[in-house]
Amino acid sequence: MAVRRDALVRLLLLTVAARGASGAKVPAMFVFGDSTADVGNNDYLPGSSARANFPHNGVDFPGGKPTGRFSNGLIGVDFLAFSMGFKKSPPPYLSLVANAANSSSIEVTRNVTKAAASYMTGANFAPGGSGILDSTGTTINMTKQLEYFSDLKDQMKTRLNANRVSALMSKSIFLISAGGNDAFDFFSQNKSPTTQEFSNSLKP
Ligand SMILES: *[C@@H]1O[C@H](CO)[C@@H](O)[C@H](O)[C@H]1NC(C)=O
Ligand SMILES: *[C@@H]1O[C@H](CO)[C@@H](O)[C@H](O)[C@H]1NC(C)=O
Ligand SMILES: CC(=O)N[C@H]1CO[C@H](CO)[C@@H](O)[C@@H]1O
Repeated sequence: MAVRRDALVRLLLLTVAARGASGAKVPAMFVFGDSTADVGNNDYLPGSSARANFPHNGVDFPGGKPTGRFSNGLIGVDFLAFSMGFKKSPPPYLSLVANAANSSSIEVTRNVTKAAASYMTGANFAPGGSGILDSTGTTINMTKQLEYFSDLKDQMKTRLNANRVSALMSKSIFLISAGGNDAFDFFSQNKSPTTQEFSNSLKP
């Protein structure tokens, strides 16, 4: 009897887990950008001035601890993830790398094999201080964020085949939240800038 009940409980848990996994409206969510979208990548950039690991960031989280968000609580990408049916916001990419290699170095980016399979439902590449232009900020520029994404995709292909990864990507959400730091830089470095000049500066 005890055995049967145990099996039932496990079946129930499996069902709940499966529902949770398939509850999302899209298979995965990938986030790029700056502090408006960063959920903790900056925690892994110790030399940077764009950090959020101090009070009063996080005061409205359980325990009131900073989470790496430039915010008292959740940020827009979290709410979007929840409304898409995900139980968690996509994790900071650099936390996946750190867990995989368990190294304090962030230059182990090709080493995400051992990371929790959580990255199959997406990751967040946004660090505070970044911009649309690669020359904006000194953290992780947009080109590098895309390189990280490419590394992650390669890792996913080692778990699923390339066709399945392509299918997953084609149905996933890609969110970019950037531009504020480009504007700060441009308008503080130019004497009498116009918005037209600013938008021209963003053209390739
Ligand atoms: C990946 O991490 C392991 C330790 O977990 C280490 O032995 C290995 O050299 C790393 N590989 C690369 C390419 O950094
Ligand atoms: C973008 O980041 C990469 C990697 O850190 C760096 O090599 C490159 O010089 C950066 N580009 C610019 C324009 O700063
Ligand atoms: C995820 C993990 O295993 N983290 C460990 C990495 O190594 C340090 C010590 O170097 C531990 O404190 C962490 O728990």
